[in-house]
This record gives sequence, C-alpha cells and structure tokens, in this order.
Amino acid sequence: MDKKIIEGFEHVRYKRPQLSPEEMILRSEQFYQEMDQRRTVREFDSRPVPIEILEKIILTASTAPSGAHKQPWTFCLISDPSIKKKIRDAAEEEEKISYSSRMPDQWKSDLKPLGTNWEKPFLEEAPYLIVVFKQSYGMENGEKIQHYYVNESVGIACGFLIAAIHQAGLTAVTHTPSPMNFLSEILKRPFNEKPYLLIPVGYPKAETYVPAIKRKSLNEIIKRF
Ligand code: IYR
Repeated sequence: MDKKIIEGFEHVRYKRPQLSPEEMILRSEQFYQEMDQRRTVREFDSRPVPIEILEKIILTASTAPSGAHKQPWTFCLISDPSIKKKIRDAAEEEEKISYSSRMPDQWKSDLKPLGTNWEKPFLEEAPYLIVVFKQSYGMENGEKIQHYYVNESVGIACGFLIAAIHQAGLTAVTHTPSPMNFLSEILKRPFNEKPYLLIPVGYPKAETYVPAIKRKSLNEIIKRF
C-alpha cells in the first residue's frame, strides 16, 4: 500500500534503500571528508557559473525541514551588476561604521586571524549573490499565514544551501552585514520578509588563501551519555 489516509490527510509510503552498516560507515566518512574540505572564501573569480547550478542549489536548500512545513524562506538570486554594486555600496557604508565605532575591540581582535575588514569587493566580484530572507509570517491573497520556528527553519535551509554550494564545486562566504535592512529596500521585499544571510557564490580566485584554522576535535564537541 503506497498511500494511507490518516485523520483525513493523505500520507505516502516512505522508502529508502537499505544499506549495510559497512556501507553506511563508508558513506558517513566520505561525506564528512567532503564537507571538511569546505572553506569560507572571500575572493572570487568573475568566471560565469551556469544558472541551473544556482537553481538546483536553491531547490536543495528548500528541502530543509521547517516548522509545520511552512517553508518560511525566499531566496533572492542576483547576477545584475548594477544591483550587486548597490548592495556593495550599502554594505560597505554600514561595515565602515561597524568596524570604526560599533564593534568592540574584543570583537575586532577575534576577527584579526580571519583578515576581514569593512571592504567587501566580493559583493561585486562573485558571479551570484544569494540573499536569503526569512518570512516572519506568510501572506496569501492578503491574508496573514502563521509561521513557526522561523529562525531555526531558515538556519537549517542555509546549512543545506552552503553544503550544496560546496558539493557542486563552488565556494561562498556567509556574509552578515549589520544592520542589513538595506537589502529589503534594494530588493523591494515585502514587509513580512526580513534579510537573514547574504551569500556570494562563485569559483574561488585562481590563487586564493584562507586562514589556517583548525576545527574542534570530536572529543571537544561531543558529550556521551
Ligand atoms: N559582519 C562583519 C564582521 C564579521 C563578523 C563576524 I562574527 C565574522 O565571522 C566575520 C565578519 C563583516 O562581514 O566583515
């Protein structure tokens, strides 16, 4: 039986191929090794990327679980150079103030090893910008739709998005200009949507360096019970 009615709602049978424990161990190891190669990259090659890849990456993000399956997200995909420039100018204006007066010294010294500053050339250099908006509530035919666990849902979708970008052979930076309401204005988003993350995507520049950071070991992050 592939379908079943439960309390008046149709359910479909869920099936996944059965893997042996050995195969599962191998696959989990391979996926970890692949994801461990992911690095945040802030320097992009301006080589174009086929848009189908970006569309598939966004579809992958949309497979994330969400509160009551409300899918409270909008992904703005930007390739228009004039919009990228507007976003860069507005982001740099905010970041300039942040780095010079809003961020405490501790924060700036914590960022020193990563080599960030107020300048954001990647906002124009990357072939695509994805701006993820969270929908605090939905709007359908002028009616408000309740959304649930919006931050959790959109955060998980962004995780899927970043994993999909890496798996496709591209790189990204999770950029959080602050404040970022300028994104709502430039992209003319409705009132129920708030900017969540700005993610430039592309190929890394031919010769790119990233900070020599280490990830915490399993023993540092796991507590067994
Ligand atoms: N939003 C600023 C500062 C910044 C903050 C953190 I926490 C980072 O991990 C990286 C940067 C910027 O984008 O430069």
